Amino acid sequence: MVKKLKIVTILILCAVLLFFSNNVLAAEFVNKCTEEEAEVIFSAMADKTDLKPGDTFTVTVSIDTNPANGLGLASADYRLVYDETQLTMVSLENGPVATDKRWSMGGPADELALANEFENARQIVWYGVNGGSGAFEITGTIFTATFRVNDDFEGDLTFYTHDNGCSAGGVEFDELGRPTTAAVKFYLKSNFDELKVGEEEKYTLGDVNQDGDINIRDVRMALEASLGKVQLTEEQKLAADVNKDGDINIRDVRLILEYSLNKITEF
Ligand SMILES: [Ca+2]
Ligand SMILES: [Ca+2]
Repeated sequence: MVKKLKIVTILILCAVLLFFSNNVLAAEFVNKCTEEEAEVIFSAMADKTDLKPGDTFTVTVSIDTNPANGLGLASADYRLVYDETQLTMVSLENGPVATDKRWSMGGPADELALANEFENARQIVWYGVNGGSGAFEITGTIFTATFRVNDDFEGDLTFYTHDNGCSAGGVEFDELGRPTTAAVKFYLKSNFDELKVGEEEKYTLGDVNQDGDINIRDVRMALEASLGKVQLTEEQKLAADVNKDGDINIRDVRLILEYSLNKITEF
């Protein structure tokens, strides 16, 4: 009976361990030190943050700074979680860090992620290890991933590196002079919290009557609107307010006139 209980307990423990090791919950990465205190700096930067449905953008993930002791990194990993209901991955390219043959490397690979807050989560997983002996300074791009914003998506993009999905190990020597993996303070720089997908613009600045051309008709329409003689639709108002100060007045009329006379080429 006691033996049976022990086996059951061990089985339950195994099940719990398995559950937690597989079921990685997506969460925003929280830096545990400041950039100034960091010995290792990672960056994960999107090349654009103001996006429209259908736009593509590229995220570059890199190791920017190694520990100051000059012994390099013994290990590093980075995991990026995205939501397939928001984005489709177009390409995933290895950078020089990921192709460096001196490291034993995993990925980068695009995999399903069991993250419960996304409808359809995927993750790009990358890790590199070299143990400690033979560690070396390594900086540069790990990978670049290009994404396309889904046509039906609008709002804030959720793009996560979860807490245990970014780490770095340094090197130090024990009392016998053997290299061992040491904890290092690392910092992740990212502009992911600025990623936004706005509505597709359905107007062209200056083309008040929305006929595809900017000419004297638009000047007249903006003038009449500024005098309250004509009511514009919301999109026409946005098109007429060429200096984007929230008001349609003589300044906008003049700018549209100058544009229509080719005296200016943009608003
Ligand atoms: Ca027009
Ligand atoms: Ca204006």
